[in-house]
Amino acid sequence: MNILKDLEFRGLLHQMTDAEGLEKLLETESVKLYCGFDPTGDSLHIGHLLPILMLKRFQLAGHKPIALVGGATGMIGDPSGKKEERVLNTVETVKFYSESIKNQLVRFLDFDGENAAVVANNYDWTGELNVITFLRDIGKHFGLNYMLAKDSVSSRLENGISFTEFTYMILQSYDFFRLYKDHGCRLQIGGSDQWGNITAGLEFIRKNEENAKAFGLTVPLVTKSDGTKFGKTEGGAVWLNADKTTPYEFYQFWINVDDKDVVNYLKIFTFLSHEEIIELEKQFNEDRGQRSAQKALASEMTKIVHGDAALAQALKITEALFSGSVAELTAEEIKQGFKDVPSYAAANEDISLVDLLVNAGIVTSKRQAREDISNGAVYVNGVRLQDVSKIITKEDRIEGQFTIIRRGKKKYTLIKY
Ligand code: 545
Repeated sequence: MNILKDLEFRGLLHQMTDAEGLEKLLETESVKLYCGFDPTGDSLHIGHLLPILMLKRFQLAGHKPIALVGGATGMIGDPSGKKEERVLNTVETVKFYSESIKNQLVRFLDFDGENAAVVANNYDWTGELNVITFLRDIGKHFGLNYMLAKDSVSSRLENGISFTEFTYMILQSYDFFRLYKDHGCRLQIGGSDQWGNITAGLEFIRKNEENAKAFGLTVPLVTKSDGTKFGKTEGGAVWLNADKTTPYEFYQFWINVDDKDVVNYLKIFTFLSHEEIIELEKQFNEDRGQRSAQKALASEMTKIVHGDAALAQALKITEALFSGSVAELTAEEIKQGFKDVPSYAAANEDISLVDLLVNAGIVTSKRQAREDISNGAVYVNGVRLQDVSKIITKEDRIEGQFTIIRRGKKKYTLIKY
């Protein structure tokens, strides 16, 4: 199927310059396209996922993606969508972030074969630009009125914007021009906040290259039916880096997607076919209680971002926490699954279960502890213990590191040694 038709079905098209021309080009050629990512942090989060997956979608359709790391632009700061001037990061920090962002981006694309992806860094051409060249050869093509009319600038005039951020669009425009000229890149994609920068680049190319034909396309902002911001949880952003958001937490994020949003997310985030999505929607509507659509979404997304092994682990942890049979978990899996559970650092010695419950703050008194134990409300590593004289020893530690105490139906405490 024609890629633009696929994107349209999925609701992934926000704005486009010359849709017809682009459709024709995509049908006749393997097109080079790019999307830029500024190293403003050490990790991407799910707010960046749509454009990354878009690069992948184009690649799967036979086109050639360029993932651009903004080693230069990351030192300046894009004012698009920002209410305030950014604080500049140090050169070392930007370099460090550039490496991390690059390492994350490469996991999503295929770097072999006929339409292999490419990684580029705009520091390679902008780092060496001198100020006279910048002002004479590049800056001359940007009218002040044109720049002032861009949203990213006009929305900041009242609160203030530095010359540094004001010039940002020129750098991004120059990137598009260089990628067009040096690599034959014909299309820039990005989130809807990037429309102004993308069209500025198209203008710049048009003025500098005769008969130039380049295109821009943006993806919509991901919305939530309840009006709150997508991608934020109580714990903050949902990161693509497994050290910051574990695959289990990542899986849980998608499992918890609202019924009203889930089919939309299956369309925009997964690579499932239209038929598969329509079938899933049907099944889901027959019995929403099963959360079959959320399960499919969570599995697909965890697989795309973290791989098959991490998905298997996330499923194992989810199942163990649901059924209570936590003894089968490895220490590594416990770390993931119990990240947000209250924990208690115990001394490296034997202790009675009664004392442990009191010391860890699970109960308020020894009497309460004995009562709970004899009533069968206390589980150690998933096993109900009703012996009030039980001593917790090394034998009760999983891989020597953890004992999992559960009181009642769901209240877990992680004992760490
Ligand atoms: C730089 C040079 C170019 C082309 C693009 C750029 C970057 C662009 C920008 N993009 C955003 C970004 O966020 C930080 C990511 C890493 C922590 O600022 N000027 O770099 C986001 N982008 C992806 C989407 C976006 C955008 O990376 O376009 O809309 C978020 O979904 O905000 O030559």
